[in-house]
Amino acid sequence: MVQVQDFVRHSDSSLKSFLRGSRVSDIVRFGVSLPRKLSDDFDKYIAEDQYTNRSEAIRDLIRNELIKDEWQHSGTQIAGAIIFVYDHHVRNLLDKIVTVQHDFHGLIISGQHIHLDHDNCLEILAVRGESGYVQALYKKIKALKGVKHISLNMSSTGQNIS
Ligand code: NI
Repeated sequence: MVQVQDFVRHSDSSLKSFLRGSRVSDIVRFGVSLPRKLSDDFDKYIAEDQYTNRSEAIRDLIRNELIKDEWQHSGTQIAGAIIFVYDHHVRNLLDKIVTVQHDFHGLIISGQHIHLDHDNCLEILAVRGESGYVQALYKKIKALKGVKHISLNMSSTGQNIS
């Protein structure tokens, strides 16, 4: 095991104000114990992802998990992107895609359409709104026959992430 001395250098009151976001300069330090293999694997991951230190890598991992958690709570305001590829020759598909987007027009901030080749189109929709509705929009497009691939990139409005 890799042991690192645990310490938190702030009182409870400053930690509470840090969590409220009122003192953004406050930093909380804490130690983590890891099995040697996990620590070695993490250091490899950090090197491959061009992180300059462990702290920044850990901050990103925590943010990713918090964003995933935001998306699980219906009613939470989130932002993200829906990216999909389809063959525009498939009968009525273009009409259906347009109809779905109009049904969810309040969620779609912007859209980009790229003609990839003779048959295939790529669409990128920037979305913002309640997580449940964004996921419903994603599922509606995913269910359309002729959509070859779709991904939902879960990001955040940024308001709850430091
Ligand atoms: Ni196209």
